[in-house]
Amino acid sequence: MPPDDDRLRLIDEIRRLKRERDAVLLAHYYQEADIQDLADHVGDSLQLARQAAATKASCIVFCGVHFMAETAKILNPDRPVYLPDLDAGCSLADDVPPDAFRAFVAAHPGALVVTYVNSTAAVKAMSDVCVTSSNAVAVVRSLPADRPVIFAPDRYLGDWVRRETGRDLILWPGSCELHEAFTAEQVAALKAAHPQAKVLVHPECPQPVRALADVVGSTKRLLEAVQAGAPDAQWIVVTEPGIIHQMRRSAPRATFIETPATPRPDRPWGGCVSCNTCPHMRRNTLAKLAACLRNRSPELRLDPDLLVKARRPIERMIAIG
Ligand code: CIZ
Repeated sequence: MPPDDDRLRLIDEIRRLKRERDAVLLAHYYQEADIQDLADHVGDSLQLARQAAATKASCIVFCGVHFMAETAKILNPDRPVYLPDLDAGCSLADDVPPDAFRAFVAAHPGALVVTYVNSTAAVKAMSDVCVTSSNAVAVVRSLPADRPVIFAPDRYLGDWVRRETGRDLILWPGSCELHEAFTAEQVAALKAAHPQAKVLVHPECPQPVRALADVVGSTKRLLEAVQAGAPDAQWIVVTEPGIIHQMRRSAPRATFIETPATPRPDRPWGGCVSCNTCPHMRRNTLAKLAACLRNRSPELRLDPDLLVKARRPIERMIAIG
């Protein structure tokens, strides 16, 4: 966080440049609080994709990760889309090399391909429909019962969808390095320390963690649970704590307890603010956002062929759920 004077100067500059550039600023729930407060729309990837599809602004500045900005670009091929740090990636998207995925799909002839939106445009282009954690269950329920279904790349989300829908999904073995790092032991210890608290868990977490939840769902769903809860409720939050900013705004008297995460030894992440923040999402900062608006850079560019091929599964995703 920059010192206070710098922070206020950056906030003023971002507000001014946003107007001058006629930019719409889209921010994911996992961004730092100042960026969420500056955004025109804050949401999960489905809500932000819908905003990107509807915008009339001259350009889009996306404070999220690369695959989300790609989705915005696919929906707006003629509009510049900027991402303050082009290296803001995603371990899930990295877990699906397109060539390996092509071979996997070919090995399951006749299967419908359902891809979590946390994937590259190349993988989306091989898919029948994209989903987010908000609508994955609804999308899978809508598929013909007589077709096998591949679900990629998150095996934990896939396992949750399988349990919710009763569909036998063919899972790609990917995972989110952050959500996989929450453990049942950590959550059980927090429950013991805060027996009145309700547990909110993201479906990208492993099943033993989900088994301890009062509510399992996307960030949007978890936020809705807080909005529907008692004003002075206690919540144990088992996802990226950026969402707590919106939870606090909705329920200022409630108590929110963050869950620590334990990175796997083979997947240590560097540069994260703390061990439960997403190191990729948090690459976007106020200083990078101001520079991005000032310089109209970095701009996200995509292969024109991929732009066309990845559009249909994304449009289907937006239409369902
Ligand atoms: O789909 C998203 O936006 C992510 C990454 C999490 C969620 O549940 O909102």
